[in-house]
Amino acid sequence: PPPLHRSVGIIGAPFSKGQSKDGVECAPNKLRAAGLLDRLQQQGCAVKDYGNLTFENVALDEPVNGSKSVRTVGSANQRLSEAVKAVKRDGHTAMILGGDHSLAIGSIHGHTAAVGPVSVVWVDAHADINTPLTSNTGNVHGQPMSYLLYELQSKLPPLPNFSWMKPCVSSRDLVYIGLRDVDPAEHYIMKLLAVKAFCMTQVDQLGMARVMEETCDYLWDRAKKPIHLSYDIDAIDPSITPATGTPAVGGLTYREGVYITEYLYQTGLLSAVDMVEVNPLRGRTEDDVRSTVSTAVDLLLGCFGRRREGNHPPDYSLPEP
Ligand code: B3U
Ligand code: MN
Ligand code: MN
Repeated sequence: PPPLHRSVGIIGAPFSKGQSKDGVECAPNKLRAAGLLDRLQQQGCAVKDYGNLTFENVALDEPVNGSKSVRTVGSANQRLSEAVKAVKRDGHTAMILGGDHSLAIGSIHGHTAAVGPVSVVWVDAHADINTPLTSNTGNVHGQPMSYLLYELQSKLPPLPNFSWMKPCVSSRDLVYIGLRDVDPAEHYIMKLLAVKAFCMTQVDQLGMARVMEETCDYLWDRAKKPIHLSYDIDAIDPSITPATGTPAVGGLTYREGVYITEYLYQTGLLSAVDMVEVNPLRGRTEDDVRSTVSTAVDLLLGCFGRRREGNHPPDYSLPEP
C-alpha cells in the first residue's frame, strides 16, 4: 500500500457558468468549513491550500452554437489549467473543489500538461460527452469530455477563448462509472469510440469490487499512468446527496461511492481529484445540504488514505503506564 503520508494541494474553483443554477460556486468554502483540511491532516496528509481562484465574467458572452457562456467557461478553465499545472509541478496530489463539471476541461488539461498522459476515471450519473453541436441544454458541464478527447476534435466547432487548449485524453484511457442519464448522441459517441463504461446496470451486475478491478485492468492494459479521478457528486444516489443541480434517481450507494475512492487510493497512482456539482443552494432542507457536503468530504478523504477499518499515524506508539 502507498504511504499514509501524502501531500495534497487544494484548489478552490468557485465556478458555476457551465450550467444555469446558482450555488455550486459556494461549494469550495462549504467543503472547507466541513473540516476537510483538518481531517486530511489528521489522517497524515500534508495539506497546502492554494485558496480559491477568481474568474473573470466575460461581457457579451452570447451563446455559440446554442452553448451558453462559452467565453467565460473558456477563460475560467485556462486559469484552472495553469493552477493545476503549478500544483502538480510543486509535487502535490491535486484536489480541485468545484464548481460545476465544466471545470474538468482545465483540470485535466493542466494535469496532463504537468505529468503527461493520464488515465481518467469519470464517476457521474451523466457522461458529459456532448459536443456543442449535440447538446440539448447548451450547458458546457454536459460537454467537457468532448473537448478533451483527441478522437472528437473534428466534431467540435471553433470555440472562443478555447484556443489555449489542446485535446489531451485518448478514449482508450477513459472509464465511466455510475452512468444512468445519457443522451442519445452521447450514447452514440460512446459506442463509436468504444468507451469503457460501467453504467448502473454493470454496477448492479458485477458489484463495485469487480467494477474497480476491471476498471484498473482495463486502464493498465497498456501502461500504468497517473490517474485523474473526476467525481461528480450526482453519481451518488440523491437520497444521500440531494444538493446537486441535476439529481438522477438510482445512483451509487454511499458505500459504493466510498469504495471507489479507497480502491483508487490503494493503487498509489491517484494524481488529481475533482469534486464537482455540490450545490449548497439545491437541498430542500439543512439536512439535505449537510448530508451532501459531508458525503463529498468523505469521498475526498477516501482518496487520500482514509480507511473504514480505521487509521493511525505511522509513528503512533502506545502510552506506557
Ligand atoms: N446530458 C445533459 C444533462 C446533464 C449533463 N450533465 C449534467 N446534466 N449534470 C446535458 O446537459 O448535456
Ligand atoms: Mn458531470
Ligand atoms: Mn452529473
